[in-house]
Amino acid sequence: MYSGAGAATAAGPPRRDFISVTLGPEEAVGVGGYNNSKAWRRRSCWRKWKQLSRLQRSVILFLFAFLAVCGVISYTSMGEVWKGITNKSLDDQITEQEIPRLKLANPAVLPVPQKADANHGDYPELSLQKPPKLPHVRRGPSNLQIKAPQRDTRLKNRHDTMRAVEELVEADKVEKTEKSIISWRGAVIEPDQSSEPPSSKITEPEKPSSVETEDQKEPVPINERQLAVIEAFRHAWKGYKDFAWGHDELKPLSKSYSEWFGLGLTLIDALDTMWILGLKEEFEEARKWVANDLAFDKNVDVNLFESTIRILGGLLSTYHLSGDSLFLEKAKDIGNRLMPAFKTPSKIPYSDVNIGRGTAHPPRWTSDSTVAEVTSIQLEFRELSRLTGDEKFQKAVDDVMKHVHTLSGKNDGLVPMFINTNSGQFTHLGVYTLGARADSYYEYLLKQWIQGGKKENELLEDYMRAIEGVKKHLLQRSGPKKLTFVGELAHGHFSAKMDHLVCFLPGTLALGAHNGLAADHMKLAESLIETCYQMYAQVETGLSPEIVHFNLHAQKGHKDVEIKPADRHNLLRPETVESLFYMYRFTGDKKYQDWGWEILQNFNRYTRVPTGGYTSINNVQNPSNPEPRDKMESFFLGETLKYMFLLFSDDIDLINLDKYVFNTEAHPLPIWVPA
Ligand code: DMJ
Repeated sequence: MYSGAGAATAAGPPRRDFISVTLGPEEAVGVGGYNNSKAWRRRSCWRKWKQLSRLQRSVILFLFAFLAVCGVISYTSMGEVWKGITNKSLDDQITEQEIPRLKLANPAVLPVPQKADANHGDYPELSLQKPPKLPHVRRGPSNLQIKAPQRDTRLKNRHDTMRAVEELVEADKVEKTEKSIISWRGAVIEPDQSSEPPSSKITEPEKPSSVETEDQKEPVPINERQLAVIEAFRHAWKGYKDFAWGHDELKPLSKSYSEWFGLGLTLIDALDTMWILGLKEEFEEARKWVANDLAFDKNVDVNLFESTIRILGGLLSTYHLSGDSLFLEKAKDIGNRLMPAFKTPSKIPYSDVNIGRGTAHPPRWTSDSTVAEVTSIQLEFRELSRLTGDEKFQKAVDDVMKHVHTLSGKNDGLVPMFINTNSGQFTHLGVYTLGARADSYYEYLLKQWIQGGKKENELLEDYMRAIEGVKKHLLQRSGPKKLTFVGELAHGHFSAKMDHLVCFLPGTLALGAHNGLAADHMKLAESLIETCYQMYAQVETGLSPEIVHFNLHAQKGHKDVEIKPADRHNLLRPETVESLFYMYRFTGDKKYQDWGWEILQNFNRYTRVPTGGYTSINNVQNPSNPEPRDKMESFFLGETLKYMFLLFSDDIDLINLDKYVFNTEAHPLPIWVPA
């Protein structure tokens, strides 16, 4: 009696399939003529209905009623399913790139982000809970960070939807930033894409310290004096770029260059200064040179100490500041090439290494090395070990320190200037100075102790003993102004001679005091920095000579500072400015900035070469002719101008001294366990 059939007439337009209830065979579609008028259909149905028995009518009515009830029920639940399907298919079309646009267009009508839902089985907790980690930017205190929704959450209202989209947009932005930009202190560069995986011997490298940087604060605006430093740097850089690009040192008067190692010394020494000063373009140009032109496989003898503090130190600190692995790769390369220096009978390294051939040797005339040189390479090699996971670097330099710690021949902690690479013993005993050949031994005792988290007691012991030795044997006061200075001791005879190099000492003493060492170290630092300033202020050009002799007699009208003809040159050295920086950081006393400002102006007055660059001078006592030497040392950019810039800054986070320790060439390296 009932049959279901789907049919389309041959002649008529195609019709959709449908389900019909056929009540009798004679009226079936296609039998007899085709009369499909509405009136005919209504009349015919009614006649048929009347012909049915009461029971048949009841059954049919019951069936209709039943179907109607089922229809209503299934409509309600299917509506939900359908709604879900519709939303899902819409959402499938939304790409990540479109999210921001959609958000701007009309965030309120965005569908629930079910794409991720579908992929992960649940709501995309990972992407919301853990936005990609930025190297330098924290996204606020943890209590303000994005919280994960409940695992089974479907966003139920508009507010939730909007928030989810905003979070995704934010995460998207963060991810893009991470991929394309590394920013630190205003300088922005593209990260290196070409880093090689570490060699099999090397465990996974430590991250650069910039990655650990805490909440990024608003940068403190640069002041006028800092701008003057930037201008000076640019002027120096112009000379180097125009006449000495890729070479070791600029000769600004002859508009040429000199080579020492042939490794672009000035460029490498200046890298982190450019980063700190925010000189993005200059930095990127120099980076390109490092990437394309810096090669260490050269048949050239380099001085172990100088190449460690300037090249290895410069590359490591630039790696830390920029996060760019290019610099770490180069640091590993030079570090490995310097290692043959330690192959000596005593393990006290030779002074010179041929980095291409892998051979090392002492100077031609002796088998001695300089004490300051073999004990001022530790910060760099220790850091290289930490970064590479290869302990050989640290072991080599730690062995030197341990050995020197046990040596006899010291005088109340003061060390002689030479050490023999065969016997491992001090030589030329009896001469003690804080100047050339011994200076940075003292500096590195303290700084290694700080670098290693203040745990290595032998280093601290040696440092404290040495400062006592300085007080006992080398401190004196001048006659006229009672300036405290550090003289020298030669076979029991005191000499009132003080190298400009000794002016690192007030800064180091202040750093020690800041790290909890004796308070009288700070007092001594204050006295000594005054003396170092007077070494500039009492001279005709306002620039210090290389060496001064202090006047021990209190004659009226006489100066404290006396200068011998052979000592009246100035090499643009950094030590006084370096100490001024520490003193200002730790005391906040503006006089230190003012003193530094005077010095900068005098560098500009007497050493600046109009066509670009600055030059060492031969005579600080002759303002009308300071006798330019035609050489700009790499440390003028690596150290002097960097410390100037930091001195004029009021931002203690611009190389925070509780997080970084400067090597002796002013390259900041991270403190392993920051205070
Ligand atoms: C730099 O190379 C270093 O500061 C080193 O410790 C001493 N000499 C020069 C700067 O004067």
